Parts: sequence; C-alpha cells; structure tokens
Amino acid sequence: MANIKTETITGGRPGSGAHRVVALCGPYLSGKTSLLESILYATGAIGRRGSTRAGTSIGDAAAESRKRGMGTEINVASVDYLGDQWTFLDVPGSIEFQHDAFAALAVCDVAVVVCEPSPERVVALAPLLKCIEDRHIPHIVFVNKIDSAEARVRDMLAALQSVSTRKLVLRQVPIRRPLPDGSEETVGYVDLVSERAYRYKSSGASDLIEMPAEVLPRESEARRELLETLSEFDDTLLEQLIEDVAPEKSLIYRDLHDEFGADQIVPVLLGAGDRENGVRRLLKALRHDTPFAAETAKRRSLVANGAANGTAVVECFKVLHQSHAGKLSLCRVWSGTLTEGQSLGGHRIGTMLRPFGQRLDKIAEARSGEIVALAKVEALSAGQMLGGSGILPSADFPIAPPAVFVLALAAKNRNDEVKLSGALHKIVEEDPSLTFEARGETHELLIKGQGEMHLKVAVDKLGGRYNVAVETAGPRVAYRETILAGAQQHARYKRQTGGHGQFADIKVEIRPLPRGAGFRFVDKIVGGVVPRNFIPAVEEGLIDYLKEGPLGQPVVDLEVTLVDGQYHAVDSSEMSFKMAARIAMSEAMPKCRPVLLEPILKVTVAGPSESTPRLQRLISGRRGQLLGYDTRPGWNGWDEVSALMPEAEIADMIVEIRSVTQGVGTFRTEFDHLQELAGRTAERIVEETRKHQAA
Ligand SMILES: Nc1nc2c(ncn2[C@@H]2O[C@H](COP(=O)(O)OP(=O)(O)OP(=O)(O)O)[C@@H](O)[C@H]2O)c(=O)[nH]1
Ligand SMILES: [Mg+2]
Repeated sequence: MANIKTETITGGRPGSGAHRVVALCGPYLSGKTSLLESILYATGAIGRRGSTRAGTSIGDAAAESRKRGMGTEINVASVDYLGDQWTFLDVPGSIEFQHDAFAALAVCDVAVVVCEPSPERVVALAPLLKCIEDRHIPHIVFVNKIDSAEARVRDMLAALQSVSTRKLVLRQVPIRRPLPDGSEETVGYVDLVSERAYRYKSSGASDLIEMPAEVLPRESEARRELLETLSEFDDTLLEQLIEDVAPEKSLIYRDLHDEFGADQIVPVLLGAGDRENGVRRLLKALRHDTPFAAETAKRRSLVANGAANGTAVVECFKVLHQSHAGKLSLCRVWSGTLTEGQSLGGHRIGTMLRPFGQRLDKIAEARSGEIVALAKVEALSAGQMLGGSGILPSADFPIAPPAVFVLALAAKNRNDEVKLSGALHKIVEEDPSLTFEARGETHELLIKGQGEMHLKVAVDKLGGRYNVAVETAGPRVAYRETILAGAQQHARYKRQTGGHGQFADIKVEIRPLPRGAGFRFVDKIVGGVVPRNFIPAVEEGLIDYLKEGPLGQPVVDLEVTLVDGQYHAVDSSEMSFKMAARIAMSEAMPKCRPVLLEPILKVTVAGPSESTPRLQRLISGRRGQLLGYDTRPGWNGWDEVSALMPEAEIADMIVEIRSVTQGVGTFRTEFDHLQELAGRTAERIVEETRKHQAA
C-alpha cells in the first residue's frame, strides 16, 4: 500500500492555515493544564484566564478531575494563532492515566514535555520520554514553574540529559535577581539565538529590555554550548566555530528547525505557565518548528487506506461516551476533507464536532491535520483508521499497559447488574488501560487498571455518569486444595420412601497426584458390579464434590479409582450413584491430609537502577523468592528484578513499588505454579473462607 498522499495535505509553512497538533505532556501536576489555559488566553481563544486550583480552567472540567484537582482524561482545545490552526491535547500526568498520554502522543506532530524545575524529580519523566523517543516524536522540554525554581538551570539541564537519549539544547538562560533572604528569583530570560533579553510581566507578553551586564558571561557560555551541539549535525556551522566566525542567525534557526524535526535535538525552554511567562516564546518555537501533518504521517509510515482522489483518512485515538451526544470518536484527519453526511469506507459520517474543553462546536467539514469528534460512528474505536477501504487497525498505535491493580466490584443494588455491565463496556472503550473480567471460581467481577486512583475514578464515573452505585473490595485469591495421603472408602446410598427406592454402593481408592496433574478418574469395575451406564454418574458425583473440598477450595491433583460396588435392579439410578460418590468423598477426604495450595506468580518488577535494592527488599517482605535481576531491555539506567511471589501479596503491591521508585516503577506477572501453604496463614484463610461461605 502507498503512503498517504502528501499533496492532499494543506500547509507546509507557517501562516498557511494548516492544522497542527501539540501534545502537552509531563509528570503529575507539572502545570500542563495551567499552561494550556495561558496558551488559550495568549492566543485570544478565551478572554479570562482561569485556574486549575480554583476549578475555573477550560481543561479539567470533567467532574472527576475537578473533584481531585488533577487531570483524569485528555483535554482538547483548538486555537487560531497567526494564521494557523492548533489543537492542544493536554493529557493527565499521573502514571495511572498514562494511556491517555500515549494516545495523544500517537497522533501529535510535536510533544511539549512540561516538567518542574527540580533535578531530583526528573526520573518521573523516564516512561514518557521513552515513549516519545521510541516513536521519534519531535519534542520540546518546557521547564515550568521557573518562578519557584531553587536549583540552577544548568543543574536542571544536566539532570534532564541523564534521562534523555537525545541531545538537549538550552534555548534560554534565566535572568535572576537576589532576594533579601539570600535566595534568588527569576525575573526574565535571554533568548540564546536572538541574544535579546526580556523581563517577565505578571500577565501578558514579556518586555524587551537591555541585556543585563551580569548575565553576559553565562549567556555567552550557554550560547557557545548551543552552537557546539548544533555543529555536531552541521559541518558548515562546525567550520565557522573552528574559524571563530560568528554564524548567521538564519543558519542557527535553520539548524534548530532541521535537527528538531529529525528528532536529533531537544530544545529546552523556560517559563511559568500559570502566569504566561515564556508562553509566547514557546508558541513561536512551535509555530516555526512543528512538523506538518504530512511529515508526521510520513514519520509514522501511515498507509493510505483507500486515500485516492482526496478521500479522507482519519485515525481514532480516543472514544468518549456522552449522555447527550452518544459515542464520540476523537479522530485526527490525516488526509482529504471529511464532510458531514458523506459515506466513508461504508460508514456514514454524521454530526462532526470540534471540542473545546467540555464544549463541542458543530462543524460541517474537517480538513486534513484537524482533530474532530465524530458522533455515533459505532464501529470506530481508538487505535483504528477509517478510510476508503473501511476500518483498519492503526499499526503503531500504543498498546494499553498491563493492569497492575485489581479490585472486585459489585452493584450495590442487584437490579443494577445489567446496567453495570453496559456502563463498564463504555468505560473500558473510553480507556483501554482499564479491563474487567468475571471470574467464575471466586464469583467475582474484577476490575483491573493502573492504580487505586484510576479505579476510583472509574467507580466515580459509574456512579456519576451512569448512575450505578457500586461497592469494591480487595480481590479474593483463587486458592486450591489437594491431599497429601490416600484412602479407601466404602459408601452406600439407600433410601426407601414408599414405592421406588434408591440404592447405590461403591468402593473408591483415592491417591494424591503430582502438582499440575489435575483430577483423574479411573474405572476398574469388572463383571458389571456397577453397570456401565451408571459409571459416568459416579464420576459426575466426584467432580461435583471436588468443587469445594474440606478446606473450602476446589480440589486438584488427585486420582480416584472406582474399584468395586453393588447395585439394585429396580432402585439404582444415576442419581443414587452420584449421591454415593459424594458421600464417599465427604467421608474420605478429611482423612487424606488435605492441604491448601496458593497460586505463585512469576513477577518481573522494573524500576530505575538506584531503586533496585529497595525493590528487592519489598519483594522479600512480601514472601517473595528473588530469582535475580538484570538491566531492563531498551531502558537506559533501569533494572528488572524477577521473583516468585504469592498472588495474595500482589493485589496492592504497585502502591509500594511506586513509593520507592518516584512513581515510575511497574511490574508484570504470569502464573507459575501452585504451592502448598501450611501454618497460621493457611488456618486464617480456611477460617475466612468458611465465614465467607456462611454469609
Ligand atoms: N508557581 C507555579 N505554580 C504553577 C505553575 N503552573 C502551574 N502551577 C501550579 O501547579 C499545580 C498543578 O497545575 P496543573 O496545571 O493542574 O498541572 P497539570 O500538569 O495539568 O496536572 P495533571 O494534569 O494532574 O498532571 C496547580 O496548583 C498550579 O497552580 C507555574 O508556572 N508556577
Ligand atoms: Mg492537567
């Protein structure tokens, strides 16, 4: 298949009216939504600047976000800026909502990584930078909250470089002023290419000022570093530096543009998003250097999907279910123009909406590059492309991270069960990093996600948006039991009630089998002492009993042999042999030294190398048996610790893992084996099971 035709895409130079998409990402509470607010204000899209703290921002207007003062899903807002259209995708920073960040990164032309000015916290950027670098997304680092920065910018830069495999290029140096208490405050910046100095204002564009003499030595040092980095990719610039020729500014701008677009360098800008400081500088950098949709489509090798003669191709990156609008598929148009009422690949395009925070503006057409919400295209979900050839999976769309936190969920009102299942389907479609599963063996509905907060937000949505009140509990462990000794048992079932009686008599031999063997039934009846047609009923009776053994758990790894029996020509029936089998087992099993089996999982915990010893201690503290550790493939400076751990210790383990890894650690599991469990823990489990079964 051919690549998406680049000529069908408008633009290619700033001011041509093209649509470009920016992902605003970065760690939890680094100031992305506040920065978005300032961008909207600075570009004239809103007349008053709200704040996330006061609950008045355009972003975070969803009830779940406002309640917690944090982002819980993508905020989308488009603006007009100097003749171009820009859509900003402001994503939640919490690692528990990371999948939304990855979805936005999949479709953006550029990423702005917003971080706090604290060198000790750069570790929090690692998972995000890894995703951005793996996908070769051109990105800018915006060091935010510069007003409250205590560390020096050069230390911040060094820390950032330690988590970035791309070369960082500082574009600005701060102008600082000493405060009476001996500390300093940042009052402006020098732009290292134009060599102009600016003073921040509490609101609005910064003032151009004369370069303060005291900042000059730092400025020339930083500028030299910038030029040296650029010269690594440009021989002309390298020669000029060697010959001590001052390079033309146009050459520097061109190098910055090209090497940024090729994902070779990462510009670092400074600012304070909540007060518009550095915001216009950021917008200008975006305007000049952000690749256009056609270049992004090329970077991703997006296939044409029937994009001939201007046929539109769109990619869905997020689904929203709204009470009034129904299903909305948030899409990026990669080529062609989409018009309301048209048919695309066999699907009717109905109402089209442009999101602005919670507001949805109706539009009649969506052009290439644009972000649009398509109403009621039921078949279209995140990670799919829709074009002339219909719906196809989008090849490089990020896969949702594996679940690391599990809860059992139940509707408070039994009549709500159908409603609950419908609501869960919608919530999971909105957020593929959330899954649910009905687990028959423990009779639980499990909801699995990325952490406590993630699941709490899901529970809030169930109550708030779908009106289903639910209660949650820790998940139960699927224990098993087995036997350590064998036994022989004779059992007779006999009833005489008026006419037809019931009669069955059997003799069985029980013996333990090795782990993993399951249940085996052996028939050794000779001479028809138990007629052929009743033997399956005996097996059925055994299996029925084994669903819950003497310790209250399903019984595994044993063999039962039917060795002898008797029957009665009139009174015997399948039913009576089934009963006899049950009686034999209930009498024999307590004598077979039953023992509890607990599931043991192979666990691989990943985190930055400096946290490895703490992760090992955490595992040992949770009855884990360490198997070893190694470097994490593809992750610079990260380790993976592997261990065998009881399932019971894993349900809430992520909370502790995050607390010793600055929030970035994670783990995956796979079932390994069942292991005998004795002693006090076993007694406690048996007692709890009895209580639960009695309830
Ligand atoms: N001092 C200072 N505080 C800021 C700045 N930008 C944001 N904040 C504060 O930082 C906090 C978090 O801001 P948000 O904009 O909600 O952060 P966010 O990155 O969107 O947060 P999540 O989406 O939850 O990850 C708020 O209390 C803001 O007022 C800034 O430039 N300087
Ligand atoms: Mg936010």
